[in-house]
Amino acid sequence: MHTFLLLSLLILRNACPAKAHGYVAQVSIDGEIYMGNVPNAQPSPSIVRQIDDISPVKGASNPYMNCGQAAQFAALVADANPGSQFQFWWKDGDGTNWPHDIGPIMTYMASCVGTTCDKYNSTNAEWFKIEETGLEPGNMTWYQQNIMDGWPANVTLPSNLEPGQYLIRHEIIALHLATELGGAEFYPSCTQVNILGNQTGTPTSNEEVTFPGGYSDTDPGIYDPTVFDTPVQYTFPGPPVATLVTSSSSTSSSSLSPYTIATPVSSGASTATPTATGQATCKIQVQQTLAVKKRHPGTLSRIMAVLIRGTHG
Ligand SMILES: *[C@@H]1O[C@H](CO)[C@@H](O)[C@H](O)[C@H]1NC(C)=O
Ligand SMILES: *[C@@H]1O[C@H](CO)[C@@H](O)[C@H](O)[C@H]1NC(C)=O
Ligand SMILES: *[C@@H]1O[C@H](CO)[C@@H](O)[C@H](O)[C@H]1NC(C)=O
Ligand SMILES: *[C@@H]1O[C@H](CO)[C@@H](O)[C@H](O)[C@H]1NC(C)=O
Ligand SMILES: [Cu+2]
Repeated sequence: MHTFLLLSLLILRNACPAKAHGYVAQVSIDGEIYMGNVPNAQPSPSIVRQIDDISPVKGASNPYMNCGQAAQFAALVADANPGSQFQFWWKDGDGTNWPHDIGPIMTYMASCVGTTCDKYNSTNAEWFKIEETGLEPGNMTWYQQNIMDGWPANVTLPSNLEPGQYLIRHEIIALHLATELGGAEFYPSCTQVNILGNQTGTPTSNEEVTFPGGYSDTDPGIYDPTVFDTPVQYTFPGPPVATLVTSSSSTSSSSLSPYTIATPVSSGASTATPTATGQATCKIQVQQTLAVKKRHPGTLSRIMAVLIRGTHG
């Protein structure tokens, strides 16, 4: 019996997202799909800057706050229009669902000043926020839960943003450990786009931040001792969402060196539904183990407590 019990616990540990974290596996623009690259894999040409680690960026002053863990330039730039609908498909490292459900989703953009985005080093980029998504109505659950359930994050580009080359910094912050200072997990990701049209909206300098620089570890939305007190009261970190005031001096599109425009892999509804999930497997294993628990209440709950505490990424 004890062997069986131990085996169940080992299965539980493997099936659940033990060191679970993630990356942007896919981006769609107005329904057209572009693939990201698995961290550290041999990269295919993409519009998403590849990172080298699915683990979170820790600490608001970490240089990887910019575009994620050791992010590399991506080879391609995709065209987009003002008001284009973006979807960001976050996955765990093994292709199963994103493992976290507590914390905000935020999107920033920065102009690729002086060059095209496939060659732009964003270390000193001026980022402005275009949207922030936090709690569902009632403040009991977070929209991030939908990503854990297999759905993409949805972002609408501003309708009046000046055309040109931009990085889109899509970020999830996981707050399940944020009751301790430094516990927040940051997941930034950068996608390279060229915005068409002839709009004239630009951010003002007080709406712009650098990364690192935009957040502090002590910000209320990052170090959050009450994050589990429902209904949750939440304050987003970073600057306010930019209003993009219309400027009179529209910058003429200067001649930029050639770059490669991305072609989507496919379009259509095939990915519009959540994909199969490691979470489901995990839940089944938990149920099996809980069934064992009924037969071995004492020992198991003690071991379970240790395991659960120890495994949460
Ligand atoms: C950008 O510049 C920083 C600072 O010089 C450097 O550490 C980083 O590797 C560069 N990024 C890329 C993608 O080349
Ligand atoms: C994005 O939109 C889809 C379709 O409406 C929705 O099911 C999903 O929950 C949304 N994503 C998030 C993160 O709320
Ligand atoms: C640019 O603006 C003019 C009006 O100023 C409008 O007629 C035209 O359709 C716009 N072009 C694009 C590509 O949005
Ligand atoms: C939800 O959170 C917001 C922002 O913290 C707050 O203004 C609002 O009162 C909260 N609503 C409830 C029902 O707690
Ligand atoms: Cu994690």
